[in-house]
Amino acid sequence: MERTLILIKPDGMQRGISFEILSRFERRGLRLAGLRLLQVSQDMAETHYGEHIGKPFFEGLVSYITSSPIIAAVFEGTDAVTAARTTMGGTKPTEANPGTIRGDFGLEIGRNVVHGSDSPESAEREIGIFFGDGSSLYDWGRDVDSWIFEDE
Ligand code: IDP
Ligand code: MG
Repeated sequence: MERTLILIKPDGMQRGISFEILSRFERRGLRLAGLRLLQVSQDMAETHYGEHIGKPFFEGLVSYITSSPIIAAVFEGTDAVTAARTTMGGTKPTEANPGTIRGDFGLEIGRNVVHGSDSPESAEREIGIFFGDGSSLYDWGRDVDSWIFEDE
């Protein structure tokens, strides 16, 4: 089952909408495989956002993501990466579709409340950053899975 990394960014935490956001992924049918509350260190932030090193917004992005505790979650399911990205909406909240998380809760690109991996390869890398050896991730089934996953 494909997995993806979701982060509730500091603005989502500060605004008290963290579980409202998580519940959207859960309601979509994605299954929670891991969950942590943590403060992102400078090193973790630079590793996680490594692809953006050198861009003009990089320093602001690192100070944003390290500015308060965040929630890191792993969700799994059919095409979990794409499912989560469509539930999140586009990077720029004013251009994100209404009904998506960013389209409903955000206005500015530097305050877009949620992160989701952009490919299965990124997901594997990012899950490693936030969940290490994976010993706190759970492989489990739900009684309802056969009503969400056709082949379960
Ligand atoms: P994504 O989060 O939708 O995958 P990326 O392009 O990977 O978008 O950018 C990572 C994060 O960096 C964005 O979610 C946003 O918080 C921040 N970011 C991207 N572009 C800008 C920008 O032009 N100004 C400020 N922040 C930006
Ligand atoms: Mg990205």
